Amino acid sequence: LLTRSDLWLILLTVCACSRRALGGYGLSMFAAQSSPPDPCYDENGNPRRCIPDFVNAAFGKDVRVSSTCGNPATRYCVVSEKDEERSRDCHTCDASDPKKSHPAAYLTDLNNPHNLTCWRSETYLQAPQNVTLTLSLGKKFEVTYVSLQFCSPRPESMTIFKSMDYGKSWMPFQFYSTQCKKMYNRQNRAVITKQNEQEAVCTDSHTDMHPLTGGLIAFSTLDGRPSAHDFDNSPVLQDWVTATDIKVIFSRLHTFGDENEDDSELARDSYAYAVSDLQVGGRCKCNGHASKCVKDREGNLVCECKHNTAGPECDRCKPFHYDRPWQRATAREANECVACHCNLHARRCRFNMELYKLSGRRSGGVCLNCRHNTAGRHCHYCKEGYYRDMTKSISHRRACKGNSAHTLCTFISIIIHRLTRLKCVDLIFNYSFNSLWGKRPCNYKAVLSILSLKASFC
Ligand SMILES: [Ca+2]
Repeated sequence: LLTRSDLWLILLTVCACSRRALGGYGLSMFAAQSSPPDPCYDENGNPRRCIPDFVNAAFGKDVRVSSTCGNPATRYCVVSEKDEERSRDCHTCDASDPKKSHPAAYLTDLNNPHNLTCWRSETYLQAPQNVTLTLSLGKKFEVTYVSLQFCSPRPESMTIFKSMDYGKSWMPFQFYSTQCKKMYNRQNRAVITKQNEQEAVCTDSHTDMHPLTGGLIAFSTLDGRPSAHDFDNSPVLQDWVTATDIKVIFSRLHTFGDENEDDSELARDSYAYAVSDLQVGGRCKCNGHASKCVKDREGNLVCECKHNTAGPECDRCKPFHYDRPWQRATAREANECVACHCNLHARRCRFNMELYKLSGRRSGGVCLNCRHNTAGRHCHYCKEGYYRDMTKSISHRRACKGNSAHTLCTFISIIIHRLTRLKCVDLIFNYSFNSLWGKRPCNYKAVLSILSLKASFC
């Protein structure tokens, strides 16, 4: 036999099901008609891994450089070779003249191969001849490559560094030198194994003086690293490619082999670094939980987090979604954050690892400050001194009744018992009863309201 609460439950389930069906239908209609589908969810609304577009994160950004020519105006000479004949073509670098200036902004402007714009350092930089380019990406990116296109010959030695903490600390990404051991105390072209995947390597490739202009240095962050093909499951490499800032240090330039024999001013004015384009290829880091990065109210670049995640890199679960630990999304699993199950009686919860393990790694959320007289991990039973109203579902705010209601219930029961004794039981067929004041019509309205009181309190 079905009780009244069973019937209610069936009715509620039917309502919820039909509503969900309608909602689903409405949603897909909307998606088909207007906004493009959210890449973070599939056509059935299930979460899936999503990543921001691949971009040149350096484009249009300011690069801080330690040396730029033209203040005051100076001469610089460009070396060219024809049939083993070396010639020098000299120009003026003048920061105050837009036609003759070579500012740092030229490192990250639009790279037009037909009209190259070059940043130039001062000439004849004294030892250690260090020039530094520092670029802040504004947030964490997963960097695929760092490339530099030169207007001057490529440096004889240089290093690419990265920071993961907005420039507080730096670690090397890659060394380039014709003499790795002497310059950086590193083995030339060391092999990377699974044990040292987060180690910067030194190479003598890309260090040749030729070409005298237009040479490229391109560092691919994952190239030659064994776990690159299994990037999803390699926290080491995920960490390795993460950067908030990039710094390039030019340590030594080529001097055309003429530093000893040709110490003329003409030769000196040829010694400088010049770069037409600095690129940092990669994606805004959102751990698979956002498909784009946007500016927040303070103007900072942040991920537009989905899958119930939060934080600048969607690197944590949003409040009340602590039923399982935060995880990065993989190609197979969205690993979305899941809301705590608190039956609508709590607004806060915390994660408990022990309970999570006990549940077979399914649920670890513990509700905090259960309201409406409920208690328990999921606010799923009535707290002491309260009893469960079985006519209401546990998520109902009046699912648990207090002592005051209990007293009232007892009181109402007594009244009804008295009325029964006074033979005012049958509301329909018996219109009169013997009261203390003699025979009177039964006030069935009063009886009805007492019965409804009983229904709501008992
Ligand atoms: Ca340029």
